[in-house]
Amino acid sequence: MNYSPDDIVLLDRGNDTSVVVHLHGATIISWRCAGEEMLFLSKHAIFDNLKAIRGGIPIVFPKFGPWKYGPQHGFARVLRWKLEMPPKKDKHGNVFAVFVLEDNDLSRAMWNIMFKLVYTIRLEESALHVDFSVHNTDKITFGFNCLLHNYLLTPEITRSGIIGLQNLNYKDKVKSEEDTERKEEVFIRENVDRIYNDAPNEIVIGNMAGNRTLMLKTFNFPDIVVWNPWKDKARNMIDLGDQDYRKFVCLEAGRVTHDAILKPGQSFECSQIIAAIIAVL
Ligand code: TA6
Repeated sequence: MNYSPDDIVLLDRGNDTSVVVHLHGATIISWRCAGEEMLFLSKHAIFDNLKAIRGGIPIVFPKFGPWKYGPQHGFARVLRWKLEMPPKKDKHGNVFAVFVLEDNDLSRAMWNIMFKLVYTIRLEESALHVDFSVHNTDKITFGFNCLLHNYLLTPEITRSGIIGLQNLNYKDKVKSEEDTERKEEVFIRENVDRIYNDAPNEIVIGNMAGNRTLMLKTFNFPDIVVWNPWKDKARNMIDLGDQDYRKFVCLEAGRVTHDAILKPGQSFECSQIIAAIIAVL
């Protein structure tokens, strides 16, 4: 991969279980679980410290989607974060590290707000746990969206079914309509771009990398976004191989339908855990 070693932080738990974080956006670009890579990272990803990295887990803040003040999905994924606490092991052998982003000239030029983001990554034996917090360090109240844009690796997208979305209302951005999910298990076989509301805090997706089932556990993320560009849109993406849409499902934990609101001095906490479960054959 064409990125500088100065731009990355390695969390190594041993047993070929590790996480690599790129300081551009504090983007997790790799999660290896007992020798299996669990995240998709495009081989065409652009590491110029300007463009958002295509793959891994980009952080979306302060706006999900198009934004009149700045880039799509906000600036958090395209600014350089600081490593506040280098990787260290806890008493359970889990490795954790802490990254921060505070308002700066670049962010204030787009969004004249003072804030601090704290991103704690904890690598467990077969789970990746992240805590994300937003602190209002300003003297005014502000609203924001946030989302973890998980690119989950699959050997074949059409075999990876998502369980936990049934009966949820969703906004279908492809068909420009609202609908309710009727299926117990949702498979992706076309361009899908949906925001599911009031989601349960456990969503399961099967037949993923290493024949694992992944369980996405969330805290304080009421929305689940499901996205895949499929063939035609993938062909127009310079940082994605034409056939590589088949290798990932974006299953994203977010607070995007309704802004979170913070008064001066208040904080917002949310978390996700992606647990990799060895599928029983
Ligand atoms: O999370 C789904 C989505 O909002 C899609 O609409 C699509 O735009 C995707 O994010 C990727 O966005 P990006 O700006 O990373 O190309």
